[in-house]
Amino acid sequence: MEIKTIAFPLHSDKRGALVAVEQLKDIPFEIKRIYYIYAVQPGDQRGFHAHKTLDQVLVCVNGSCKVLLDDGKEKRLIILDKPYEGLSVPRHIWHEMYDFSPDAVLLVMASDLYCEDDYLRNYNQFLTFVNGK
Ligand code: T46
Repeated sequence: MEIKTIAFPLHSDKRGALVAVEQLKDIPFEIKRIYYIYAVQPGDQRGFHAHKTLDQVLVCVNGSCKVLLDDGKEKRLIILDKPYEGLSVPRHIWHEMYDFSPDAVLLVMASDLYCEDDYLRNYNQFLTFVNGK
């Protein structure tokens, strides 16, 4: 499985750092929704699903977390700990997020609005879905 990370333009000077992200340039889709996850308690895990049509880019803008990606054949573990690096999580990839540092803020840019019907929340259902593609 190919892992795609995206290096966002970083503008650093003596005042600090600024990261700019533009849709269809740095992000390979039009951004219809942004959400962020924080205050994850030690040991808590999130995700454990795939999406049928949603594409997303994850960036840990503060702190760190681990993301496990699974295409049904292969699993890859990625550590997100750079506010200027995005991780592409396209549709049909099972993902699990864990080991959040106490200060972690995980920002997600998504290609569509929230829709519960787009989730594959059962792993066997996910395998059937990707193997039947
Ligand atoms: C994903 C990973 C990376 C909404 O009402 N609107 C939203 O836009 C989202 C994302 C969630 N919700 C509600 C649905 C649940 O009642 O927020 C609650 C928590 O969502 P969930 O348990 O799906 O959160 P995670 O962290 O397991 O997964 C989230 C996204 O839902 C998911 O699309 O890919 O982050």
